[in-house]
Amino acid sequence: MWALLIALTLWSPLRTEGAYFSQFSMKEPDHDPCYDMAGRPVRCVPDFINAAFGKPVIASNTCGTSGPSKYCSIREDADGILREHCDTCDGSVRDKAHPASLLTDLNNSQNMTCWMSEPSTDYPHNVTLTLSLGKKFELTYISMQFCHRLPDSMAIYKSTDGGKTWTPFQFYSTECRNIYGREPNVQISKHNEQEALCTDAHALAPLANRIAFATLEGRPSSFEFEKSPVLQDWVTASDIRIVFNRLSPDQAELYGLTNDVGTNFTDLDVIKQRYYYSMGELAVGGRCKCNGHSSRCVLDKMGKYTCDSILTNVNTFPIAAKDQCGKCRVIPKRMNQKKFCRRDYAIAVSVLGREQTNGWIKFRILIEDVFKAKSGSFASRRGEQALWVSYSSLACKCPKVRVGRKYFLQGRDASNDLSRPGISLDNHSIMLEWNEDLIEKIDRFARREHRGQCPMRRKMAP
Ligand SMILES: [Ca+2]
Repeated sequence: MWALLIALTLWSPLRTEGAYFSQFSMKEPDHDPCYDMAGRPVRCVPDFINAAFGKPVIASNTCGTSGPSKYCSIREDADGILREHCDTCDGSVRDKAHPASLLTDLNNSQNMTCWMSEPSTDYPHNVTLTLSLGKKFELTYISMQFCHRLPDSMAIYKSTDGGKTWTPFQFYSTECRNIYGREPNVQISKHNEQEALCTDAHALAPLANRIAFATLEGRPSSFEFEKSPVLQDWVTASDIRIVFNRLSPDQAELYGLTNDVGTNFTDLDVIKQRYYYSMGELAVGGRCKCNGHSSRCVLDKMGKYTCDSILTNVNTFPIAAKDQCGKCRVIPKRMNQKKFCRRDYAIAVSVLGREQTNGWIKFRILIEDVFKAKSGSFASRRGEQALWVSYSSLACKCPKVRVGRKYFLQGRDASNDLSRPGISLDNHSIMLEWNEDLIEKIDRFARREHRGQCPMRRKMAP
């Protein structure tokens, strides 16, 4: 188990391959690891997850919140030449807004959604991001993928008391001594394992777009982590705060320029458009801290994240015998035009979380795309929604629903059951694991339906 952790500690903070993160999907185990095959409780730890996924981040500053603002960035064009491109940030226009919620949304490397601060020539320019994880986690890394340039000086803090007090976790700066009063690149010994370091390593790879802080890297006791209360304490956090202090050292030059050469304000405005912080993904890898008695964390009735003590009881979760399940119509072998036409909605959703209620599992889902839906129905709006699946369906893995995965979902608008507001799965529903090849098919089906080319209904529909 800790081989994984050790592998992470050896990982360089500047590598950027996305595959690294995809291996830690938010998968759920096939059987409960807190119980052995005979149902006896055994020591267990929760799955390794991205604890930041879907959680709100509070930004002290976001562009376009008090009117549109212009920003520019340098990008490589199709001809391989770097050019400056400018655009507008406007919080009131969906496609032009860059809110902090885009830091923890589903990460798509082809189409990165980014939070962005208001362009500013302030120096230093302090902007804070605060993320509450909802409970204590043991953190292995904090990874930040940037959309624009990497910040020159940045501090990471952690809290273990829900954000009341903060402890330094890590500093990044090309001037550790000047900005943070710390010696750069200090070696950690057994005597100061709980100390935040300052490094300039991020500045050595200016073209990298990710900074990742591995919490145990360089700390000698990480190889016997389970025997080190000091390091167990060090990696424990309930909240994370990132403070950007300076985007680049040449902001000082910028200031000098206005004083000595007398650049006028028009020029300063143009320069300003290049000075902002922009991050596309804030990921926090860790395990929900359950002291060995639970295998995962869930939202309780009060909406608080807790170690799950109900789901880990193997007897409360039905495991169906294969012959009790029958054919699973929810997962069809093929999608076709008829199936598409005969359902009221067609949406793409990602699953954010799950909780257990009486006889049903309630999944928190994010509706990412609506291909068809009746206006006013639960499926008609993008955003968060509840998806209800009965125990017996899940016991038959019909469908198999995993937190962190994306699905294509179709169904009929059932009569409104007030006890289960949202979307309920029934035997008319279709739920398929998402893959990009589906888009073409869905588009084709939707176009044909739009043109009135749905297959005729027989009188005795099956
Ligand atoms: Ca994003």
